[in-house]
Amino acid sequence: MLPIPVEDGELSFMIQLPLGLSNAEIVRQLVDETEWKAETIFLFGREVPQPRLSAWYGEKSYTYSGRTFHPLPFTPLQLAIKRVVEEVSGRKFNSVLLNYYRDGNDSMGFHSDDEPELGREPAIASVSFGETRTFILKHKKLPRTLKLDLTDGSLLLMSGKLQNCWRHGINKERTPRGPRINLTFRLICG
Ligand SMILES: O=C(O)CCC(=O)C(=O)O
Ligand SMILES: [Mn+2]
Repeated sequence: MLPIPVEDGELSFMIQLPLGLSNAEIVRQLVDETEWKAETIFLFGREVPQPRLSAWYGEKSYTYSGRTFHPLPFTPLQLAIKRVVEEVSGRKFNSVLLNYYRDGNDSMGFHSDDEPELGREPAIASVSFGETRTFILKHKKLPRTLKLDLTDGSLLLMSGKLQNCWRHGINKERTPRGPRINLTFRLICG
């Protein structure tokens, strides 16, 4: 993996994971096989659908916004991707959040993956397939913004203090975009 120099945290990148299938075949399988859900969020006191589809898979339940979720078991394709991600990153994972950005109108608001069950300095492995989208990181205290193009088949590993010191998100795009699927592999402790 190639380290990306960053203050207050660690980032490393691999442009193409060595997987046995083409990226296009993986997108097709993930679109078809995943039990996608349109989760809702509260925005200014109103319940609205999240601007993307998502799904949790893995071995551990997790608590998020005061609710406990029970994931579906890993699929063979997710396990195959996880094995390669673990080999390349040298880290272990037991759950995955999948996000499906159907077009340029789908997005992810700025947040940190800092839930207590991820531990103090979590390693999060983010794998992208399909359309390239810009991953934006904003430092919580310093006037620093970092933009990374997450291309088809790539792996971005976030670790160290990254979740403590930075927020990240994916903005909507004004011009038409094709579908993109992102998998964030996580290690849920306890
Ligand atoms: O789609 C992405 O690249 C970001 C996903 C993300 O931040 C998350 O799942 O927590
Ligand atoms: Mn995140």
